[in-house]
Amino acid sequence: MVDVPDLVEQARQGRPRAVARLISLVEGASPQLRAVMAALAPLTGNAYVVGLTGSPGVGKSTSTSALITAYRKIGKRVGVLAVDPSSPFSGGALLGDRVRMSDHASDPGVYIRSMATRGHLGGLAWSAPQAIRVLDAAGCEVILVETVGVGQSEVEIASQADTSVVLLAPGMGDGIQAAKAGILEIGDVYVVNKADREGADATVRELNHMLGLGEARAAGDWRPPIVKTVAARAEGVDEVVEALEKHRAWMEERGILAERRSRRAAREVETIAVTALRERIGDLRGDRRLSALADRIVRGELDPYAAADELVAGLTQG
Ligand SMILES: Nc1nc2c(ncn2[C@@H]2O[C@H](COP(=O)(O)OP(=O)(O)OP(=O)(O)O)[C@@H](O)[C@H]2O)c(=O)[nH]1
Ligand SMILES: [Mg+2]
Repeated sequence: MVDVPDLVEQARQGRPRAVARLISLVEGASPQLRAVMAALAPLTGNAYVVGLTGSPGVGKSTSTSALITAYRKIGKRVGVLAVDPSSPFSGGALLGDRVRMSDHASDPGVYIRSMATRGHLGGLAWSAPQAIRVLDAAGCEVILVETVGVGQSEVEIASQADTSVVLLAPGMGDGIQAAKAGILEIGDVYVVNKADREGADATVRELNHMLGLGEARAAGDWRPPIVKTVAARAEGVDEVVEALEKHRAWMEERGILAERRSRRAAREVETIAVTALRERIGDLRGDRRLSALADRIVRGELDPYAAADELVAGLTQG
């Protein structure tokens, strides 16, 4: 058993080993998870969470690395979570990222961690926010969440951020692919990376068109900016930081940040509750309570809806 209060205290002091241990507990859905989350709760709420999403190879890790440098320059402590919803392994696809991030390996103001689903119940959509809490409690002021690939779970993870960055690169169909995957709807800031390549301006135009940025918006509406970058040379990255800060200020002024966070917390509770309920119902297969209800349905004494109500009520009473 882990000494949870001691571990959390060490993490609060920013000790990397304690942070790593806590994230492992979260990722592995440890029986001590509840104790960990309870101890972390009062230490959270200070980090700003930025999600980065986009097609494989678009330059998310390179951008993340450049963003770390930019935030370190202004003295912010940075946490990075690289999540791979499709991979059952931690490592593997992310190995290259680790190498790319190695510039920051010796910086005590930076904490980098990768996560994979490992196939456990609830998956990453559930464990990523808990890992974010660990980094938050450990004093990370900015947390960058890179999701590998484009799909529904990526969109889900990215939408857990305070500000979502969608990356694209010049080349045929990238924008269309992003649109299909639904990630075009979640961007607060768009980045066209690899602007050193031909076609960057065309991609910006295409994006402008697809986002309807040319259309009139109500005064005070957020108009997602499109920033061109060459992440590999850290060009345009300060502009990305600026856009992120602008979006944050815009949300804070209107109380939207608090709203977003509250909605996010509500979804999280919902996921945990549904997962718990599903676990209990799953355990019921072959249970007498369920077969008794089923028999009553067969005999015409009960309809399946009323039976389900009875079942859920019974489960939630313990
Ligand atoms: N020409 C050019 N290449 C870049 C730029 N940014 C990144 N790259 C290269 O693009 C490749 C992919 O970059 P990554 O940062 O690993 O991309 P990613 O989106 O994290 O990739 P996955 O994690 O596999 O989805 C690498 O070879 C980078 O060196 C850029 O601005 N210009
Ligand atoms: Mg990457």
